[in-house]
Amino acid sequence: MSDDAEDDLILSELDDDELVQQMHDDLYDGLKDEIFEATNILLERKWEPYNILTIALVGGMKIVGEDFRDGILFVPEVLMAAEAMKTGMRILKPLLAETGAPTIGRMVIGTVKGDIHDIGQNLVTMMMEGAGFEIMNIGINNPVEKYLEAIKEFDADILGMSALLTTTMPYMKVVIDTMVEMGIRDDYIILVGGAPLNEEFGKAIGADAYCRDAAVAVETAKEFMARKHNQLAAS
Ligand code: B1M
Repeated sequence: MSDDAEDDLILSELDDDELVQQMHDDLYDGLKDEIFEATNILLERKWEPYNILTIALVGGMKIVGEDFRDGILFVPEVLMAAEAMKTGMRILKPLLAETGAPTIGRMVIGTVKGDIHDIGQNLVTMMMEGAGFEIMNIGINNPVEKYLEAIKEFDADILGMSALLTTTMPYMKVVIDTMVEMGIRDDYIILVGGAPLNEEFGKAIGADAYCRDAAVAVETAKEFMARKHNQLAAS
Protein backbone atom coordinates (compact mmCIF):
# COMPACT_ATOMS: atom_id res chain seq x y z
CA MET A 1 0.00 0.00 0.00
CA SER A 2 1.36 3.51 -0.82
CA ASP A 3 2.06 6.04 1.95
CA ASP A 4 -0.88 8.14 0.80
CA ALA A 5 -3.20 5.18 0.97
CA GLU A 6 -1.87 4.40 4.50
CA ASP A 7 -2.56 7.99 5.55
CA ASP A 8 -6.12 7.76 4.28
CA LEU A 9 -6.87 4.54 6.11
CA ILE A 10 -9.70 4.88 8.63
CA LEU A 11 -9.40 1.98 11.05
CA SER A 12 -13.01 2.11 12.19
CA GLU A 13 -14.18 1.54 8.60
CA LEU A 14 -12.38 -1.81 8.31
CA ASP A 15 -14.26 -5.02 9.03
CA ASP A 16 -12.97 -7.25 11.84
CA ASP A 17 -10.70 -9.41 9.68
CA GLU A 18 -9.22 -6.40 7.89
CA LEU A 19 -8.69 -4.62 11.18
CA VAL A 20 -6.86 -7.57 12.72
CA GLN A 21 -4.70 -7.81 9.60
CA GLN A 22 -4.02 -4.07 9.84
CA MET A 23 -3.07 -4.47 13.52
CA HIS A 24 -0.54 -7.12 12.56
CA ASP A 25 0.91 -4.67 10.01
CA ASP A 26 0.87 -1.78 12.51
CA LEU A 27 2.58 -3.88 15.18
CA TYR A 28 5.18 -4.83 12.62
CA ASP A 29 5.72 -1.12 11.90
CA GLY A 30 5.72 -0.25 15.63
CA LEU A 31 2.77 2.15 15.34
CA LYS A 32 1.61 2.71 18.92
CA ASP A 33 -1.22 5.16 18.24
CA GLU A 34 -2.78 2.88 15.67
CA ILE A 35 -2.59 -0.11 18.01
CA PHE A 36 -4.18 1.98 20.76
CA GLU A 37 -7.03 3.01 18.46
CA ALA A 38 -7.59 -0.44 16.95
CA THR A 39 -7.62 -2.16 20.36
CA ASN A 40 -10.35 0.25 21.47
CA ILE A 41 -12.32 -0.31 18.26
CA LEU A 42 -12.33 -4.09 18.83
CA LEU A 43 -13.47 -3.54 22.41
CA GLU A 44 -16.30 -1.30 21.16
CA ARG A 45 -17.23 -4.14 18.80
CA LYS A 46 -17.59 -6.34 21.90
CA TRP A 47 -14.55 -8.50 21.26
CA GLU A 48 -13.44 -10.38 24.38
CA PRO A 49 -10.22 -8.82 25.76
CA TYR A 50 -8.61 -12.28 25.71
CA ASN A 51 -9.32 -12.66 21.98
CA ILE A 52 -7.91 -9.22 21.20
CA LEU A 53 -4.78 -10.16 23.14
CA THR A 54 -4.23 -13.53 21.53
CA ILE A 55 -5.51 -13.02 17.98
CA ALA A 56 -4.63 -9.39 17.25
CA LEU A 57 -1.60 -8.68 19.48
CA VAL A 58 0.18 -12.00 20.11
CA GLY A 59 -0.63 -13.05 16.52
CA GLY A 60 1.13 -9.91 15.27
CA MET A 61 4.18 -10.43 17.48
CA LYS A 62 4.56 -13.93 16.09
CA ILE A 63 5.20 -12.48 12.63
CA VAL A 64 7.65 -9.96 14.10
CA GLY A 65 9.47 -12.86 15.81
CA GLU A 66 9.76 -14.84 12.59
CA ASP A 67 11.21 -11.92 10.65
CA PHE A 68 13.58 -11.09 13.53
CA ARG A 69 14.81 -14.68 13.40
CA ASP A 70 15.26 -14.49 9.64
CA GLY A 71 17.26 -11.25 9.80
CA ILE A 72 14.56 -9.15 8.12
CA LEU A 73 13.89 -7.08 11.25
CA PHE A 74 16.51 -5.81 13.70
CA VAL A 75 16.54 -4.93 17.42
CA PRO A 76 15.35 -1.27 17.09
CA GLU A 77 12.37 -2.32 14.97
CA VAL A 78 11.50 -5.18 17.30
CA LEU A 79 11.69 -2.81 20.27
CA MET A 80 9.22 -0.50 18.57
CA ALA A 81 6.91 -3.44 17.88
CA ALA A 82 7.21 -4.48 21.53
CA GLU A 83 6.29 -0.95 22.67
CA ALA A 84 3.27 -0.93 20.37
CA MET A 85 2.24 -4.32 21.77
CA LYS A 86 2.50 -2.97 25.32
CA THR A 87 0.22 -0.04 24.41
CA GLY A 88 -2.50 -2.55 23.57
CA MET A 89 -1.74 -4.68 26.63
CA ARG A 90 -2.11 -1.65 28.93
CA ILE A 91 -5.69 -1.14 27.72
CA LEU A 92 -6.56 -4.81 28.18
CA LYS A 93 -4.89 -5.35 31.55
CA PRO A 94 -7.65 -3.92 33.79
CA LEU A 95 -10.31 -5.67 31.73
CA LEU A 96 -8.64 -9.06 32.04
CA ALA A 97 -8.30 -8.48 35.78
CA GLU A 98 -11.98 -7.57 36.12
CA THR A 99 -13.31 -11.06 36.65
CA GLY A 100 -13.65 -10.39 40.39
CA ALA A 101 -12.48 -13.90 41.24
CA PRO A 102 -11.27 -14.34 44.85
CA THR A 103 -7.53 -14.76 45.40
CA ILE A 104 -6.61 -18.37 44.80
CA GLY A 105 -2.86 -18.13 45.14
CA ARG A 106 0.13 -15.80 45.23
CA MET A 107 2.88 -15.87 42.62
CA VAL A 108 6.19 -14.11 42.14
CA ILE A 109 7.22 -13.94 38.50
CA GLY A 110 10.29 -12.55 36.79
CA THR A 111 12.64 -13.03 33.85
CA VAL A 112 15.99 -14.59 34.72
CA LYS A 113 19.39 -12.94 34.96
CA GLY A 114 20.86 -11.82 31.64
CA ASP A 115 17.46 -11.71 29.94
CA ILE A 116 15.47 -8.55 29.28
CA HIS A 117 12.44 -10.03 27.47
CA ASP A 118 9.34 -9.18 29.46
CA ILE A 119 6.34 -9.27 27.14
CA GLY A 120 5.57 -12.94 27.79
CA GLN A 121 5.82 -12.72 31.55
CA ASN A 122 3.73 -9.52 31.58
CA LEU A 123 1.10 -11.41 29.65
CA VAL A 124 1.22 -14.28 32.13
CA THR A 125 0.86 -11.71 34.93
CA MET A 126 -2.22 -10.21 33.31
CA MET A 127 -3.88 -13.56 32.70
CA MET A 128 -3.11 -14.83 36.20
CA GLU A 129 -4.47 -11.64 37.78
CA GLY A 130 -7.56 -12.04 35.64
CA ALA A 131 -7.98 -15.56 37.02
CA GLY A 132 -7.81 -14.34 40.62
CA PHE A 133 -4.13 -14.80 41.53
CA GLU A 134 -2.13 -12.11 43.31
CA ILE A 135 1.08 -11.45 41.45
CA MET A 136 4.34 -9.77 42.32
CA ASN A 137 6.09 -9.12 39.00
CA ILE A 138 9.77 -8.47 39.66
CA GLY A 139 10.61 -7.60 36.07
CA ILE A 140 13.69 -8.57 34.10
CA ASN A 141 17.28 -9.63 34.67
CA ASN A 142 16.75 -11.25 38.07
CA PRO A 143 19.62 -12.89 39.95
CA VAL A 144 18.80 -15.71 42.36
CA GLU A 145 18.91 -13.35 45.38
CA LYS A 146 16.13 -11.23 43.92
CA TYR A 147 13.84 -14.24 43.48
CA LEU A 148 14.55 -15.49 47.00
CA GLU A 149 13.90 -12.09 48.56
CA ALA A 150 10.64 -11.70 46.62
CA ILE A 151 9.13 -15.13 47.40
CA LYS A 152 9.84 -14.57 51.09
CA GLU A 153 8.61 -11.00 51.25
CA PHE A 154 5.45 -11.75 49.22
CA ASP A 155 4.76 -15.04 51.01
CA ALA A 156 4.34 -16.66 47.60
CA ASP A 157 2.81 -20.04 46.85
CA ILE A 158 4.28 -20.09 43.36
CA LEU A 159 7.55 -19.02 41.80
CA GLY A 160 7.30 -18.33 38.06
CA MET A 161 10.40 -17.86 35.95
CA SER A 162 10.63 -16.75 32.34
CA ALA A 163 13.52 -17.01 29.87
CA LEU A 164 13.55 -16.28 26.14
CA LEU A 165 17.16 -17.05 25.32
CA THR A 166 18.85 -20.41 25.09
CA THR A 167 21.79 -18.76 26.88
CA THR A 168 19.69 -17.64 29.87
CA MET A 169 17.33 -20.58 30.37
CA PRO A 170 19.95 -22.66 32.27
CA TYR A 171 19.88 -19.96 34.97
CA MET A 172 16.51 -21.33 36.09
CA LYS A 173 18.37 -24.38 37.37
CA VAL A 174 20.71 -22.14 39.36
CA VAL A 175 17.69 -20.69 41.16
CA ILE A 176 16.10 -24.09 41.81
CA ASP A 177 19.38 -25.67 42.95
CA THR A 178 19.91 -22.79 45.39
CA MET A 179 16.43 -23.37 46.80
CA VAL A 180 17.21 -27.08 47.19
CA GLU A 181 20.46 -26.27 49.03
CA MET A 182 18.55 -23.93 51.34
CA GLY A 183 15.95 -26.62 52.03
CA ILE A 184 13.07 -24.45 50.78
CA ARG A 185 12.47 -26.00 47.34
CA ASP A 186 9.39 -27.97 48.40
CA ASP A 187 7.78 -24.93 50.01
CA TYR A 188 6.99 -23.54 46.57
CA ILE A 189 5.34 -24.56 43.33
CA ILE A 190 7.83 -23.73 40.58
CA LEU A 191 6.52 -23.00 37.09
CA VAL A 192 8.70 -22.05 34.15
CA GLY A 193 8.02 -20.72 30.68
CA GLY A 194 9.45 -19.00 27.63
CA ALA A 195 9.70 -19.76 23.92
CA PRO A 196 12.90 -21.89 23.92
CA LEU A 197 11.81 -24.14 26.81
CA ASN A 198 9.93 -27.41 26.67
CA GLU A 199 8.49 -29.96 29.05
CA GLU A 200 11.66 -32.05 29.10
CA PHE A 201 13.73 -29.04 30.09
CA GLY A 202 11.27 -28.17 32.86
CA LYS A 203 11.60 -31.69 34.28
CA ALA A 204 15.38 -31.76 33.89
CA ILE A 205 15.90 -28.61 35.96
CA GLY A 206 13.51 -29.75 38.69
CA ALA A 207 10.58 -27.38 38.05
CA ASP A 208 7.07 -28.58 38.83
CA ALA A 209 5.84 -27.74 35.36
CA TYR A 210 6.65 -26.05 32.07
CA CYS A 211 3.88 -23.74 30.79
CA ARG A 212 3.63 -23.35 27.03
CA ASP A 213 1.64 -20.13 27.20
CA ALA A 214 -0.22 -17.82 29.55
CA ALA A 215 -3.45 -19.82 29.42
CA VAL A 216 -1.58 -23.02 30.31
CA ALA A 217 0.16 -21.12 33.13
CA VAL A 218 -3.23 -20.21 34.62
CA GLU A 219 -4.57 -23.76 34.35
CA THR A 220 -1.39 -25.31 35.73
CA ALA A 221 -1.24 -22.87 38.63
CA LYS A 222 -4.88 -23.60 39.49
CA GLU A 223 -4.25 -27.35 39.43
CA PHE A 224 -1.21 -27.11 41.71
CA MET A 225 -3.01 -24.75 44.10
CA ALA A 226 -5.94 -27.17 44.31
CA ARG A 227 -3.50 -30.00 45.14
CA LYS A 228 -1.82 -27.81 47.78
CA HIS A 229 -5.17 -26.97 49.41
CA ASN A 230 -6.18 -30.66 49.40
CA GLN A 231 -2.87 -31.69 51.01
CA LEU A 232 -3.27 -29.00 53.68
CA ALA A 233 -6.83 -30.10 54.37
CA ALA A 234 -5.73 -33.75 54.69
CA SER A 235 -2.86 -33.00 57.11
CO1 B1M B 1 14.79 -11.06 21.45
N1 B1M B 1 15.19 -12.88 20.88
N2 B1M B 1 16.69 -10.68 21.65
N3 B1M B 1 14.24 -9.23 21.75
N4 B1M B 1 13.06 -11.54 20.84
C1 B1M B 1 14.06 -13.77 20.68
C2 B1M B 1 13.71 -14.50 21.96
C3 B1M B 1 14.61 -14.74 19.54
C4 B1M B 1 13.96 -16.14 19.55
C5 B1M B 1 14.46 -14.04 18.18
C6 B1M B 1 14.89 -14.92 17.04
O1 B1M B 1 16.06 -15.03 16.77
N5 B1M B 1 13.93 -15.49 16.38
C7 B1M B 1 16.14 -14.76 19.86
C8 B1M B 1 16.61 -15.85 20.81
C9 B1M B 1 17.38 -16.95 20.11
C10 B1M B 1 17.88 -17.97 21.07
O2 B1M B 1 18.15 -17.78 22.21
N6 B1M B 1 18.01 -19.15 20.53
C11 B1M B 1 16.34 -13.36 20.44
C12 B1M B 1 17.59 -12.70 20.52
C13 B1M B 1 18.76 -13.41 19.87
C14 B1M B 1 17.75 -11.46 21.15
C15 B1M B 1 19.04 -10.65 21.34
C16 B1M B 1 20.28 -11.47 21.76
C17 B1M B 1 19.27 -9.88 20.04
C18 B1M B 1 20.54 -9.09 19.96
O3 B1M B 1 20.79 -8.24 20.77
N7 B1M B 1 21.32 -9.44 18.99
C19 B1M B 1 18.65 -9.66 22.45
C20 B1M B 1 18.90 -10.23 23.86
C21 B1M B 1 18.64 -9.22 24.94
C22 B1M B 1 18.66 -9.86 26.32
O4 B1M B 1 17.66 -10.36 26.79
N8 B1M B 1 19.82 -9.89 26.96
C23 B1M B 1 17.18 -9.53 22.18
C24 B1M B 1 16.45 -8.37 22.40
C25 B1M B 1 15.11 -8.22 22.15
C26 B1M B 1 14.36 -6.89 22.25
C27 B1M B 1 14.84 -6.02 23.40
C28 B1M B 1 14.53 -6.16 20.96
C29 B1M B 1 12.87 -7.38 22.35
C30 B1M B 1 12.36 -7.55 23.80
C31 B1M B 1 11.45 -6.44 24.26
C32 B1M B 1 10.73 -6.78 25.53
O5 B1M B 1 10.45 -7.92 25.85
N9 B1M B 1 10.41 -5.75 26.25
C33 B1M B 1 12.95 -8.76 21.73
C34 B1M B 1 11.82 -9.50 21.26
C35 B1M B 1 10.50 -8.76 21.28
C36 B1M B 1 11.93 -10.82 20.79
C37 B1M B 1 10.86 -11.69 20.08
C38 B1M B 1 10.74 -11.16 18.67
C39 B1M B 1 9.48 -11.74 20.67
C40 B1M B 1 9.41 -12.16 22.14
C41 B1M B 1 8.03 -11.91 22.63
O6 B1M B 1 7.76 -10.91 23.27
N10 B1M B 1 7.08 -12.80 22.23
C42 B1M B 1 11.51 -13.13 20.17
C43 B1M B 1 11.10 -14.07 19.05
C44 B1M B 1 10.14 -15.14 19.52
O7 B1M B 1 10.00 -15.46 20.69
N11 B1M B 1 9.49 -15.72 18.58
C45 B1M B 1 12.94 -12.83 20.43
C46 B1M B 1 5.67 -12.65 22.53
C47 B1M B 1 5.38 -13.27 23.90
C48 B1M B 1 3.89 -13.12 24.18
O8 B1M B 1 5.72 -14.65 23.85
O9 B1M B 1 7.68 -14.37 25.41
O10 B1M B 1 7.20 -16.61 24.31
P1 B1M B 1 6.72 -15.35 24.90
O11 B1M B 1 5.78 -15.71 26.13
C49 B1M B 1 4.73 -16.66 26.08
C50 B1M B 1 5.17 -18.09 26.44
O12 B1M B 1 6.50 -18.38 26.15
C51 B1M B 1 4.81 -18.22 27.90
O13 B1M B 1 3.63 -17.43 28.00
C52 B1M B 1 3.77 -16.27 27.18
C53 B1M B 1 2.41 -15.82 26.73
O14 B1M B 1 1.69 -16.80 26.06
N12 B1M B 1 5.73 -17.75 28.94
C54 B1M B 1 5.58 -18.16 30.24
C55 B1M B 1 6.75 -16.88 28.90
N13 B1M B 1 7.28 -16.71 30.11
C56 B1M B 1 6.58 -17.48 30.96
C57 B1M B 1 6.72 -17.68 32.34
C58 B1M B 1 5.84 -18.54 32.96
C59 B1M B 1 4.85 -19.21 32.23
C60 B1M B 1 4.71 -19.03 30.86
O15 B1M B 1 6.00 -18.68 34.29
C61 B1M B 1 5.03 -19.31 35.01
